[in-house]
Amino acid sequence: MITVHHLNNSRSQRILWLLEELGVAYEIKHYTRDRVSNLAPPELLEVHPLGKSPMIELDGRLIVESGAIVEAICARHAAHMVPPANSDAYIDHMELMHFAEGSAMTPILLALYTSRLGEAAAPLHPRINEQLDSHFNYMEQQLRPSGHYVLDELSAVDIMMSFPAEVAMSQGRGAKLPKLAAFVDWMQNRDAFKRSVEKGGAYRFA
Ligand SMILES: N[C@@H](CCC(=O)N[C@@H](CS)C(=O)NCC(=O)O)C(=O)O
Repeated sequence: MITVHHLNNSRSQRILWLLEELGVAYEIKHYTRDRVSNLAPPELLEVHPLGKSPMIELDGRLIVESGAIVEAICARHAAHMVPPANSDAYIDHMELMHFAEGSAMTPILLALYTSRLGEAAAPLHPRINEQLDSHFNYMEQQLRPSGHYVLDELSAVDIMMSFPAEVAMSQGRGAKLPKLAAFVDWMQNRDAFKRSVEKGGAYRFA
């Protein structure tokens, strides 16, 4: 049995989506963001010192970091969602799995935090906006003609890219990123994704 520690409006939505796609049994422990600060509640700190979501328990082992969680679930239940080790596609897989959290989220979070500083952050905005454009454009370019990343069917990287792709759409970038817009549209219309939102609770990016 898998337990997902799920924070509303967060990256853990993509873990619920993955589990729904695979039809794997799981339960959800729900956590709600603070209404003022938007931060996770202290209960998540009782699970792990970072207090972030997603986290899962897989056969009694706690796993943190979405990338590690997606890899662990695919290794157990969906080997076909990761290219064979030593293949060229596996290098693409590793690059984009790390890009989704390690690179794409950096300008997204800088934009979020500096938006709270008002005019004081104005000198930073040109560089942050240029980096947002660059990372979202790269996500657009990396989509294959099939509409997927790395493989021509749903893969682990599609799951990881779904969150920064949804952020791009929430910033109104769909017209300039048509392939990314189609990817998000395809995902959000999947029955599995809809079930993940029903079970996870209201999701501001869908
Ligand atoms: N790199 C981590 C990031 C986890 C993370 O920062 N999650 C956010 C939600 S999207 C969170 O828990 N934020 C609540 C807080 O920082 O209080 C991952 O991919 O799992």
